[in-house]
Amino acid sequence: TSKAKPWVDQDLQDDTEIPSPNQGDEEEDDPGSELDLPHVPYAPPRYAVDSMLERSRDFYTLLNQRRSVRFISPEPVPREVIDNVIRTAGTAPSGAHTEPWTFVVVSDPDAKHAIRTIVEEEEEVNYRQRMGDKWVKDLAKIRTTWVKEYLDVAPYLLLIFKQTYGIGTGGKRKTHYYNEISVSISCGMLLAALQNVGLVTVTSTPLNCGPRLRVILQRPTNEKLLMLLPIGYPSEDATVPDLTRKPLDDIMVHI
Ligand code: IYR
Repeated sequence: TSKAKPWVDQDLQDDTEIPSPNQGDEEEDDPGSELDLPHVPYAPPRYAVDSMLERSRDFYTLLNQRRSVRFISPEPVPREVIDNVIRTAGTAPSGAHTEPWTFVVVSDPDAKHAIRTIVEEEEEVNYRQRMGDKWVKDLAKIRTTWVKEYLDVAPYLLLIFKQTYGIGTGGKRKTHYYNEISVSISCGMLLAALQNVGLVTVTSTPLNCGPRLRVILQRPTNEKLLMLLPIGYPSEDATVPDLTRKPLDDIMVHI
């Protein structure tokens, strides 16, 4: 229940199975039209060992510099960069290749402000009531509050929805297997793609804001908000908590 796990957004708890109001049990799954999809040869680049070592170090060094940043500059970001970052996220693997994601890019100032109003309204209730004292205390070191200036300031807000099911040919419902983890993987790849171009974000999961945000963004009911990412350059006076990461020995077991 939501009492036991207040951090699980109620709107996200329903996953692949949503009963249809009209057709109910009688509804059939769309088998898809790719029964005889050909399989083709695949040969990705292969690197010499030296080159692998260097590339693995370089990629780690780059991603190890990623931080969640809550102070974002209003400086414009080229739209094509955002497009490419989302293309990258769209390369993620997904259950039965259903690609169960929708990336909503918001740059319109009025739309950003409407989002901010909803998020701050709900987050104030979260911090004051829903989260409880222990959770709020555990977050003290991060210094977050329900005031989210970055929602007005960031040049782009990216709202990532998981499609709990798809609509196949003839309006038949298509099962989106593992849709939540599929979209979560794509979010991870998106974070790496942002880091690769020197942009910052914070992985916010606005608790209980999903339905209202979905409505103002005019997304259909099969889509559930998974993540809200403000995207931009860090502001000049941006700060982050002085956190460290667990060393390899604490996160890896080699058998
Ligand atoms: N969603 C709230 C609270 C919050 C929760 C966790 I767990 C964090 O790591 C950070 C914040 C907010 O965005 O302020």
